[in-house]
This record gives sequence, C-alpha cells and structure tokens, in this order.
Amino acid sequence: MKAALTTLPMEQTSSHCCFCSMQCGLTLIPSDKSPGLTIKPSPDFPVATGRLCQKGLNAMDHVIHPERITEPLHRTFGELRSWHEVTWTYAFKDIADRIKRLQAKHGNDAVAVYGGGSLTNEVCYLLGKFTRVALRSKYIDYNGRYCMSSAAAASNQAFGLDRGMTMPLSEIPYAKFIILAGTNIAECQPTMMPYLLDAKKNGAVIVTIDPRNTMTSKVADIHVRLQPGFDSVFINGLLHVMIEEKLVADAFIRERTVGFDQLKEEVRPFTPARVEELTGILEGVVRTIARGFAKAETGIVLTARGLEQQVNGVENTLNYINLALLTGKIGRRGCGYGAVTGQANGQGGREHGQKADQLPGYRLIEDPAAREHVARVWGIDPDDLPGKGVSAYELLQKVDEGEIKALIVLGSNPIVSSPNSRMVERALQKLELLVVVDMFETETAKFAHYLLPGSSFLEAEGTMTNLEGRVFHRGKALELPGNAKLDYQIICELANGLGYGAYFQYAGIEDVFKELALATAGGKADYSGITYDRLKAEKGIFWPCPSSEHPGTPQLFKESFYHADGKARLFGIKPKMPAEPIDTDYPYVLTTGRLSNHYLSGAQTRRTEGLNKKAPVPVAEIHPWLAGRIGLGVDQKIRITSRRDSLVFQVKVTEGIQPRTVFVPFHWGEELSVNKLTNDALDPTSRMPEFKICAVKVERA
Ligand SMILES: Nc1nc2c(c(=O)[nH]1)N[C@H]1C(S)=C(S)[C@@H](COP(=O)(O)OP(=O)(O)OC[C@H]3O[C@@H](n4cnc5c(=O)[nH]c(N)nc54)[C@H](O)[C@@H]3O)O[C@H]1N2
Ligand SMILES: Nc1nc2c(c(=O)[nH]1)N[C@H]1C(S)=C(S)[C@@H](COP(=O)(O)OP(=O)(O)OC[C@H]3O[C@@H](n4cnc5c(=O)[nH]c(N)nc54)[C@H](O)[C@@H]3O)O[C@H]1N2
Ligand code: SF4
Ligand SMILES: [Mo]
Repeated sequence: MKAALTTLPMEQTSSHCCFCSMQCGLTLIPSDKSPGLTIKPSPDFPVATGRLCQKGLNAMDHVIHPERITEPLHRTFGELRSWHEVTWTYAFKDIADRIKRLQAKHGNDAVAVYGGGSLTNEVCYLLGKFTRVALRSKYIDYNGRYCMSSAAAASNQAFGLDRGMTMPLSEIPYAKFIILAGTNIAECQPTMMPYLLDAKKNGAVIVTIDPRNTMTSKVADIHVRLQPGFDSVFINGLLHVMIEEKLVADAFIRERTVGFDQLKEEVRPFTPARVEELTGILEGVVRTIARGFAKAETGIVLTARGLEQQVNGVENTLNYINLALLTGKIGRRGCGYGAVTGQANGQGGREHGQKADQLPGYRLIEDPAAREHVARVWGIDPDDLPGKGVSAYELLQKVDEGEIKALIVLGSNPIVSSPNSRMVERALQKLELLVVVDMFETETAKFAHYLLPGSSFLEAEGTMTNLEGRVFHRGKALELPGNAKLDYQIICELANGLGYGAYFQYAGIEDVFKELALATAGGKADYSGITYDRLKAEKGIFWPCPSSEHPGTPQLFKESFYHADGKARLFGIKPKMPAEPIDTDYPYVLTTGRLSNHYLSGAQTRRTEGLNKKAPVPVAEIHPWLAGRIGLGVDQKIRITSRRDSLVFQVKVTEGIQPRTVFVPFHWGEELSVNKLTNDALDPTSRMPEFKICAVKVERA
C-alpha cells in the first residue's frame, strides 16, 4: 500500500469538522509544519463560532495518514490472502459481475447495503436510491440504527416528527431549568458547553442524570447518579409529583396534547417514597427536581444514548418528552426537547432513505403515496420499488443465516460498533462478496474482498444537517489522494456497472442535491426550498423548508405538532426490566460509551497521534466498593465476563460511578473491543441494541 499523498493546494479554506453533530466550522491555514496546513476554528459559522474541541483541531491527521487507502484493493481468500491493487475499471466490472451472478442465483435481496451517519446528505440519499433502483434489494440500513433510532421513534410517536432538537441551540441560554439525561455533552459535543454555561450565568438550574459523574455533571446543580435502566422509574416519580402538586400546564395539556388520563394512571403508584425505595434517589431530590422544572418559566430537556440505547429506549425517551409536554415547555422561547444527535450527519443521515423502512424526506417506504412520489422523481415504476427491509443488526444476522450473500459497507465499521460482535465477525466471513468503501483498512475491511478508497470530509463537497436540523453546505477543500474517488462517484459507477447508469447521471454533486430536494418535497423532512446558492449565502437553513421563499423552521411546534390533529401524544410508561437483569451469576451492570479524545470505532482517531496518546487503550471504571469486593490490588487488571465473552481491561477506580456499574468505552477493536461482551437484545420498536446494559461478572485478572 502506498503512503497517502495529499496534494495540498486548496480549493477553499473553510470546512466543517467531520466528527460530532455540532459540525463546527473550521478554517485551513498555511503553516510551516508538515503537511503545510493547520486547522483553526471558523470565525463565522454561527453554531460554535471561534471554537473547536481537540478532535476538531486534530481532524486533518487521519486525512493525510500514511495508512490511507489510495488505490482500489482486491483479494481472494484461500490461497491468495493479501491485497493487490487493481484498476477502478476492473473493480467495478468484477463487483458488478459477482452481484449479478449472486442475484441471478439467490434473488435481488441476496445483496445488501450498510451505510453511515458521517456521510453527506447526497451520499446517504444515493445509497438509498442505489439499493432500491440498481440492486432492487430491500436490504439497506446504517449505523444510525445504533445511534438515533430510539430517539427518532419516540419523537415520531410524540410529536409526529423527528428532528433531534425542537429548537436551535441559541434557545438554551434562555432556559431557566435544564435536564440533561444520559448525555455527556462536555465530552461528546464539547462546543455546546458555552450555551449551557450562558444559561447558568442567566440563573438556570442544571440537573444531570447519569450513572457516572461526568465532565458534564461537573456543571450541574444536582447530579442524579442512577443505576442504568432506572430512568423511567425516576421520571414517573417526577411526573407523579407534578400531577399531585398540580404543577402541570393544564391549558397546554388540554389544547395541545392527547393521552393525559392514561399517563396519570400510569404514574399514580410512583410516589417519591416508592421511587426512593426502587432507585435509592432520595424522596426530597425527586420533589425538588419535579417542582423546580415545573415551576420554572422556561426549560429544556435533553437526552442522548444513555437511556436510548436500551431495549426500553423508546419508552424511556417518551417519558423524558412527557416532562416537556406536561409542563408546556415546548414551541416557545427558552423551551424545548432535544435528543442530542451523535454523528456528523446523524440528522440528515436518517432522513433520506438509508433506513430500512424509509424513502427520502422521511417518507415511509410502505406508504403508497410516498412510493408514487419518489418513483416519479427516480423515473421508475412504483411497483418496482422494494418493500421494507430490516434493521442494522438484523441485517447482519441475515448475513450469518446465509440469506444475504453480498454486502457493501460505506461509512461504518460494524465489527467494532455492533453488539455481540463475535456474531458479526462470524457472519462477515460467510459472505461471498464484501465490499468496503473507506479511507482505511478497518477491522471490518479485514474480511473484505474489495476495499475501495473513498473520500474524506476535506475532499468531498456536499451538504450536512447538524444536531439542530440546520442544513449547511460544506465545500471541497483538498484534492483526493492517489486514486481515491468521491463516495458519490463510486456509488454511481457501481450502478452503471449493474446496468442502471441511466438513473445515476449527475453533472456534479449539486445535481444530486437538486434531485434530493425534489424527492423530499411534501415529505416531513422537506428540503425542497433549499438550494446550494441559498446555503452558501445563508450559512444554514433549518428544515422543514418547503419553498424558495420559506425562511426555514428554527423553532418547531410553535402552534401545532405534526400529527393529523395537530396535537402531541403523551404516553404513560410502565417501567420494564432490561433484557439481561443482574443476578447472582452476573451481579454487575456493564455500561458502555465514549471518551472525549476518540470518535466511535476509532478508525479515524486511533490514527491521530495527538488524540490517541491521551487514551491509547480502554480503561474500565469501577467503584471503590467493587474494587474492595474483588480484592483488587494496585496496578492489577480486571476480567469482565458476560454471557457472550470475557475480556481483560485496565482499571480506574473512581467514587464517581454507581457502585454496581462498570463503564468501558467502545472505541477499540479486536481483544480490546467491549462489544464482544454487549447484549444484542433489541428495542421492539426502534430495533436499537441494548448497548448500555448487560449483566457481567467482574474478577481480578
Ligand atoms: N468524543 C466523542 N464525542 C462523540 C462521539 C464519540 O465517539 N466521541 N460520538 C458521537 C455520537 S455518534 C454519539 S451517538 C454521541 C453520544 O453521546 P452520549 O450519548 O452523550 O454518549 P455516551 O457516552 O454513549 O452516553 C452518555 C452517558 O449515558 C450514561 N448512561 C449509561 N447508562 C445510562 C442509563 O441507564 N441512564 C442514563 N440516564 N444514563 C446512562 C453514560 O454513563 C454516559 O455518560 O456522541 C457524539 N460525540
Ligand atoms: N458498545 C457500544 N457500541 C456502540 C455505541 C455505544 O455507545 N456502545 N454507540 C453506537 C453509536 S451511537 C454509533 S453512531 C455507532 C457508530 O459506529 P461505526 O459506524 O462503526 O463508527 P465509525 O467509526 O464512525 O465508522 C465510520 C467508518 O467510515 C469511515 N468514514 C468516515 N467518513 C467517511 C466518508 O466520508 N466516506 C467513507 N467512505 N468512509 C468514511 C471511517 O474511516 C470508519 O471506518 O457505534 C455504536 N456502537
Ligand atoms: S465539538 Fe464536535 S464538531 Fe466541534 S470540533 Fe469537536 S468533534 Fe468537531
Ligand atoms: Mo451515534
């Protein structure tokens, strides 16, 4: 493999960080040091003006990394196991021939696509179109299933619309009471912290709810250290107090919601005394938070993966939404609910057809009107559109079961990021064709027949949609290295090889966006009033934006919600057990998550020296009580065993974690990959895996 070469002359100097959903603006400036450019915060992008976190500042390192793949690589397993370079012409032809043969023998659905939430709207859109039009397969899903699916399902059920945040970040400083649940903003969206600190300066009370003391809980007035899995019990306690003490917004509930009576019944048994018994959270704390939030003139509730990545993730999220609805804190200044989106384009990535049941514009693939509309834009017969497929993990199970024979992965590293990952490892080895489009030979690419060099964020122009629902344009800054290709061109050329090139003729990426905008017209995530010209002039437009005169919609739900009757839905939640409750054999809870210096499967940040040296390996966090129980000595490691596997980790002993809980970050592969231990039980609605809870044994190693 050749060292990656980046021809540094720039086409433009502004871009956006490739990592989290804040999508901070950055500027490339010439420097004396290699590679001749450094990254500085953008002085004018209105989301995190003048700020970047450590990841953003170091975001160029992986782009110019010597391990970057710059030529199409091919290998046959068996005798010849090592990669050899091939031409793009050879790769496209051979991949298309193999797909055609597999589909002739096993049917169209034998070939599947697995996408990602870091990709531009245009690439996400094309992946969906490619699967339905060129492969004519129903099987596509993406890594966002592991990320935003529970929040998405809950927002759709409650509001009739899923845009992560119902309001722009600029509303946060006006909130007088902020609840942050299962969201570690200080490490995961660091440049959002100034908004919270501004609110605090304006007198806001901040409550964090998390089994660990985090960097985020440091700014909280009250930190609720809950055992994983108990959010709905705790929230029912808050709702109980609000109703019992008549603190709810009667007029808002009457005029703008449905379902209050059922909710009232459900929370009746959850007196603060009972909640204390079940969770250990003092009665007085329950009352203080309930009263504080309900009585505050304005308030915001933010949730993230902590309570969403559970088999009860949708219900947990619905219960947090209940807090905002019951107190009328939505659709006005300083108020709102937000599921804090994770990936760079985690928002746009879930709107344009990468989901198994979805067509562009957040349309449902099973809705005849939606099929009709999108088929017309694509120039095909609606009857030729496949039906709905299955969720990401279930798709990988179908690989394991042999129903799916070929898989194209673009923008994800599912061996590191999927639960119960030994299953995934086994499954991928059964594939007759695995094509990975990436910048690196990831853990997943180790099992690929083809590894195709795709583009990095600095090389690919396109649009992204940040955690607020703000659509913006990201220009091309650098030339592609070697023979790497733009992701969108790879998809179009694969379609061409399959004989469907006529449906993928674009003069450039802006052309793809124009078609995307048409395909979304009239859908829930309506981008039809957005153009590249507007985005360049306006520095972002909030969807829905249904016409060229429409200014976009920063604050949602001012007058009505998106259900047919305009009302939101309250759902009374009966708290349920996790899929794998602790017992005498497996007496502790393993929860997993992130660190500030690494991003997701680590494919990019483990190759970034400045970040990797700060956290070279995963370190498990345990409470001194647990350390004492297992007789842990100085510098000893621990063995964590779940029903699926057993791994050894370095340890940090900290008072800051709930005593029965162990936390391990998931950014590593192979024998350091905590996903070998995690449970693959799925939420019945969102099909989100239970990354945040599984029962484990902990011993000295
Ligand atoms: N540095 C960094 N930033 C990132 C990412 C990254 O990998 N690294 N990833 C991005 C992506 S894709 C995402 S989705 C977001 C994720 O952002 P977050 O969801 O904020 O991150 P996590 O660490 O997964 O989980 C958040 C917290 O949930 C807590 N938690 C665990 N179980 C429970 C529970 O039962 N209830 C409650 N209330 N809390 C619980 C954990 O202790 C943890 O502190 O971050 C984005 N930003
Ligand atoms: N145990 C546990 N597991 C989890 C989670 C957890 O909290 N706990 N969180 C889950 C969550 S929230 C998420 S989002 C998933 C994410 O899981 P993954 O999707 O596996 O995460 P990434 O590391 O972002 O993988 C993206 C891959 O695409 C490549 N890539 C990045 N940008 C581009 C591009 O523009 N073009 C191309 N062609 N390739 C690109 C990168 O090099 C990388 O290999 O992990 C999930 N897994
Ligand atoms: S906050 Fe997120 S988008 Fe901003 S620099 Fe850090 S990782 Fe990048
Ligand atoms: Mo995520």
